[in-house]
Amino acid sequence: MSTEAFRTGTVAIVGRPNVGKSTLVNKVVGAHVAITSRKAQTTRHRILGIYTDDRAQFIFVDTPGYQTQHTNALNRAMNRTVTQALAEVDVVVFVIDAAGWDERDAPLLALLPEKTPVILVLNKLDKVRDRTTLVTKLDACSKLRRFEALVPISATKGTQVRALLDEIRRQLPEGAPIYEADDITDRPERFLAAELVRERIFRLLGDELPYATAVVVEKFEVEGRLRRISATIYVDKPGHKGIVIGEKGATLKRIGTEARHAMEALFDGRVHLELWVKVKRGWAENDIALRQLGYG
Ligand SMILES: Nc1nc2c(ncn2[C@@H]2O[C@H](COP(=O)(O)OP(=O)(O)OP(=O)(O)O)[C@@H](O)[C@H]2O)c(=O)[nH]1
Ligand SMILES: [Mg+2]
Repeated sequence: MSTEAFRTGTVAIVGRPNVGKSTLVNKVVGAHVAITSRKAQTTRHRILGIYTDDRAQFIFVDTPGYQTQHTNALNRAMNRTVTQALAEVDVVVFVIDAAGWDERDAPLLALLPEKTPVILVLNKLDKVRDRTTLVTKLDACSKLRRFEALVPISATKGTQVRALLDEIRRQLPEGAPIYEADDITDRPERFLAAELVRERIFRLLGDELPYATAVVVEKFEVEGRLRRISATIYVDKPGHKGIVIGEKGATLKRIGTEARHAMEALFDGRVHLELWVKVKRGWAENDIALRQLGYG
């Protein structure tokens, strides 16, 4: 038994799109609570990933990738989510790519709060061929501002994730746990179901379409271990509808089958899933539509 006091705190995971923030949260939590894809800007909401061990409760706040290039109303709402998270947490984990500091990381660096401890993570270490270059990269980063620690990791492989948790724990305030020891997220299954459908769209469909798509769960009924879920995929243009449905409905069927498997794994029970596709023009630029779809 450790004589050290128990620690509990919130940890914002921030960084530009696609650096692996959600992958890191899932790795720590040990479940697929945050959706991930090769495409930038996969995450749209603030999602908690909770991990408790015998010494601490880590409440991770996964955030959308911070970006300044595309600015529609949805992007602005996503960036607001990041600045709000930065203002209210005990620790910040700033994730960059292990390839090294990039100018695209700079806008976020400027937003990091003065008084909150910040840990710099260099993720995707597995992609770095020559690790001797890391020393120079870490050294360059350490000059950017004060970091409590600089930790190279691989979120997919789990390399150094323990070491990162140790560094984070040191920065957490003492306190009793807020969530149950086996809680892994604050989001209800209904939200997670919509996200898993959106993940399939990000992974299966083109370069443009995922950004013009939103998913809303209309029905979520639990009968013993069976969940009956019905969801609508909103697209921006009539032409998009045909793409999501695919020839003879093949694409929609694949989205449904894969999303259902992911839900069954996460919820540990059978899922009956029904999907619909509807057009809602200009939703990503329309504040009322955004709110109806659960953003902002
Ligand atoms: N090789 C490698 N790939 C990784 C690692 N971590 C994440 N990835 C990949 O990087 C891509 C982006 O991962 P995400 O976790 O979705 O990134 P994110 O930072 O949450 O992205 P946004 O939500 O869009 O801001 C996915 O294809 C991941 O599989 C890693 O440690 N090594
Ligand atoms: Mg993400």
